[in-house]
Amino acid sequence: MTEPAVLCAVEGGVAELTLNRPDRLNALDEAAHAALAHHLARIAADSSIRAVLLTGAGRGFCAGQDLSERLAREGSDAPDLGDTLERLYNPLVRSLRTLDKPVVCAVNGVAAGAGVSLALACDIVLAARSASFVLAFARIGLVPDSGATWFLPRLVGEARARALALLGEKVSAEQACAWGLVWKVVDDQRLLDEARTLARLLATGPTRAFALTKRALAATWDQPLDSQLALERDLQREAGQTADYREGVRAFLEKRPARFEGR
Ligand code: T3D
Repeated sequence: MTEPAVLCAVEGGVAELTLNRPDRLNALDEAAHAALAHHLARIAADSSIRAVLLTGAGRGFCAGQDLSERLAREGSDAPDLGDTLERLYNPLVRSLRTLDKPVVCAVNGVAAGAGVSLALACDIVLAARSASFVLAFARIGLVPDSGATWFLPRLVGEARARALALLGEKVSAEQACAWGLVWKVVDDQRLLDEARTLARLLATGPTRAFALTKRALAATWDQPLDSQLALERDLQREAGQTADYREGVRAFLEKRPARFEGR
C-alpha cells in the first residue's frame, strides 16, 4: 500500500499535518497538493479544530515542487507552470492565509523553493536549529513563487529579499530568525514538542478573535492608516459580540484563567 502524501492527525483541537514524502524531502507532487487541499478544507469546516500544525517527515521540511514530475513531461510540450501555480500553489497559500484558525509551522529541516513560501504562509514559524531555507528557484531558472516575492521583502527587506532570490544561497535557521523570517529557533529534538505546545495553546484561545486578527494583519499592507483604523473598528465590533470576549472579561475580573470556547 502506498503511504499517504500528507498525514493528518487531530487531537485536542489541533490538526497536525505532516508532509510525508521523506525520500524526496517532502517535495510536493499532485497527490500531496490534493491531500493538503482535502485536509485544509476539512479543517476549515470543522469548528472543533481550532489550530493547525504543519511539519514534515524525515530530514526535510519541503523541497518545493517535485521536479521528477517535471522531468516526466520532457519531450512533450513545455509544462504550463502558470497553470500549476493557479491550480495548486496559489490556492494552497490562500487557504493557509485565510484559514479562520492559527497555523503553526514547524520547519524540521531544509525548506526549498515553494517549501519556503509554504512555511512563510503560516502564522507562526518555528525552525529546528538544523533547518535551512533555500530560495532554489533561480538555480533551476524559475521565478520565486507561491507568495515568495510578497512575503520576503515584507519580512526581511528589499536588500536581503533581492539577494536571497537572485543568489539562492542557503540561509541557516539562526540567520533566518535574525532576519525575521521565522519566530523562533528551537533545538532539533525539542521542535515538535514546542510546536505542539504552541498549537495546543492556540487551540484553547479565542478562535474568532484570532481569525479577525489574521484578517486585520492581511489587510495592513494594502491600505493607508485611516482605512486600517476603520477595519480594526469593524473587526473589533465583531470580536466584541463573541462569547469568548464576554468570558475573557469575566475571567479577568474574577481573577481566573479564561476558558475560551472559540465562539
Ligand atoms: O513546477 C511548477 O509547477 C512551478 C512551481 C514551482 C515551485 C517550486 O518549488 S520550484 C523549486 C523546486 N525545488 C527545488 O529546486 C529544490 C531542489 N532540491 C534541492 O535543491 C536540494 O535537494 C535541497 C537543497 C532541498 C537539499 O539538498 P540535500 O543535499 O540536503 O539533499 P538532496 O540529496 O539534494 O535530496 C535528497 C533526495 O531528495 C534526493 O533524492 P535521491 O538522490 O536520494 O534519490 C533528491 O533528488 C530528492 N529531492 C530533493 N528535492 C527534490 C527532490 N526530488 C524531487 N523534487 C525536488 N524538489
